[in-house]
Amino acid sequence: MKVALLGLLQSGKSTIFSAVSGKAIPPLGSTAIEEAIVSVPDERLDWLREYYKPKKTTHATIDCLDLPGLNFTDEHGRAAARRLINQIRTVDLLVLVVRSFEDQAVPPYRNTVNPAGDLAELKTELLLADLELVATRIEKLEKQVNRPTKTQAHDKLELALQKKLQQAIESEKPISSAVETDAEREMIKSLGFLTLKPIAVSVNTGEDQLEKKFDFSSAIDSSVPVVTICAKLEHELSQLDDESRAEFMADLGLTESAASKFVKNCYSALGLISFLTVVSNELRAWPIEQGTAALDAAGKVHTDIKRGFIRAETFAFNDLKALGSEKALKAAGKIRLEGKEYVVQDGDIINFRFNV
Ligand SMILES: Nc1nc2c(ncn2[C@@H]2O[C@H](COP(=O)(O)OP(=O)(O)OP(=O)(O)O)[C@@H](O)[C@H]2O)c(=O)[nH]1
Ligand SMILES: [Mg+2]
Repeated sequence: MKVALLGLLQSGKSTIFSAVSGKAIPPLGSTAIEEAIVSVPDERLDWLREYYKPKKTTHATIDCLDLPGLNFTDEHGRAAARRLINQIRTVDLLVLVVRSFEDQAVPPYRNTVNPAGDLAELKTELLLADLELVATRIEKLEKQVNRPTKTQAHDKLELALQKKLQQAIESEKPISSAVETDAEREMIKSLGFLTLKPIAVSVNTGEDQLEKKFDFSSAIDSSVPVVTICAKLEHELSQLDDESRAEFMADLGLTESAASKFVKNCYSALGLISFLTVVSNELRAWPIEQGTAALDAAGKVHTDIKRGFIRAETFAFNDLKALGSEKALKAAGKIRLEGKEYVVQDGDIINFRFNV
């Protein structure tokens, strides 16, 4: 799973990126896209490691990109921003980072700290980038459809679709409202429209704003998950050893690391949950979409397990934690044999029985 951190100049993207990934902060003014693999924190794995004592514990990971800051205040900035935006058309999730911290030493974008306004500007720019892509595609297809090529019939269909998308955007409707069938969705999938991607928001707050609530209803849908992170503070915490970090966090009243908050927000935006396996001495977390059936979950682990699926021996992490042992679970009838159609739940511990 790939996510891109993007936002306006100096919103704190790189500081969040570093706090979450442990990688050094990219140098100021860097124009390169940085990449890090973030290990997904999971308290359940920590508990299970104590219980099963496996040889190996494998966390899920997120591939995280840190983009240089976007600047739409002049033509040069706009062109650079458009180039950057076009490089993230294959990511699964856009994390929009907006600034709410006040700091004289860091001049704010457009001379004012305005997270809701910044969010609205980012959303508009993503839409404009998509509109440009649609226009380019229409121009190309209009030349192409008159030639008797093998793809002519398909090109005609796509041209009609692109025109429909253009009309939607121009009448301020989302692209998604103009994509009606699976065939249409498939036709434009490889183009990577940004406004069709899920988004999450990270608000970079000041140390004095940890409790602050934000109203983004003017910029985003209420279904978009928002997390507040004090990047500078979190980055400082991430540099400490475990013991001092725990001490400082307790003093500050923080109960969760930035990485954990960030990842939960991404999972929520993507509709992801995790199931867990303990197989051949390896404890592992597997991210899946909410609503995934046991058969498809099995396929994530191995295609053979899906092919030869018999049953999914399943119990809930919370039950194991509450009752203390697998033996107690068995006695309480909490170990279930589920079939292919069973909808896997967050925190299910599954042992797939299969035969190939
Ligand atoms: N006071 C304060 N300063 C911060 C905070 N987060 C970041 N900064 C400062 O703001 C500046 C920009 O931070 P970066 O993390 O580099 O921001 P960025 O969004 O990656 O910047 P660009 O990539 O240049 O757009 C740095 O000087 C940081 O130290 C914060 O939470 N509080
Ligand atoms: Mg940066």
